[in-house]
Amino acid sequence: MIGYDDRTALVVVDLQNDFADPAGSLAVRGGDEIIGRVNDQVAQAREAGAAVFYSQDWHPETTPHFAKDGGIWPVHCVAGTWGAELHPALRVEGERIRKGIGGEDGYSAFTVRDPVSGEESPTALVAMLAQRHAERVVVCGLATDYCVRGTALDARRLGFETVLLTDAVAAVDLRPDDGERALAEMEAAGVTLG
Ligand code: VGL
Ligand code: ZN
Repeated sequence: MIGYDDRTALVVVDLQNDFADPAGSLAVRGGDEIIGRVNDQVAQAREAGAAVFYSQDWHPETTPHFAKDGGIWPVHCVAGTWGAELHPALRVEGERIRKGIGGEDGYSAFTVRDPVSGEESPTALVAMLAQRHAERVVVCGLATDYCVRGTALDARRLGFETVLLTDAVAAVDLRPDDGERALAEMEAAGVTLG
């Protein structure tokens, strides 16, 4: 049990059709199986007055993030498409943060990176958390080895007490054990595995 309060925010990372639906273009194995546990966390958070935020990978049709344009990923989460929508079974009771809108790269819900200059800039999430005087961030969603990892590491770097819900995440595992390695890296950075 997390013990949510009004200084805690739950961040649900990229629980979108392309990652969470088995028919999605970048389907994460077990991605749809975490939704029930994520919904339980959303319910607990809201009952305790904690804010819930939902990040969405939100790419243009052409971006160096995609393999066809020089990156590594199949086309996924293109703005306005079915694949970019939050999974229909997800309980949505908070604001959405869309990232990558201008073709930026980067995986965290807190920062995006210009693919040419490498320059990083913050998303709206930092200001939203500051406005609520949040001190603690609880992270779940997809995928453990990319956007969940980036989000949890950034939350620590920004000074939040950070908890990662290990039974409400799933990994891409491009290489076997990427998810396990990401968990170890997050823990070493001071993220509490809950
Ligand atoms: C993600 C790969 C590419 C993620 C986003 O949400 O973890 N992974 N884009
Ligand atoms: Zn992406």
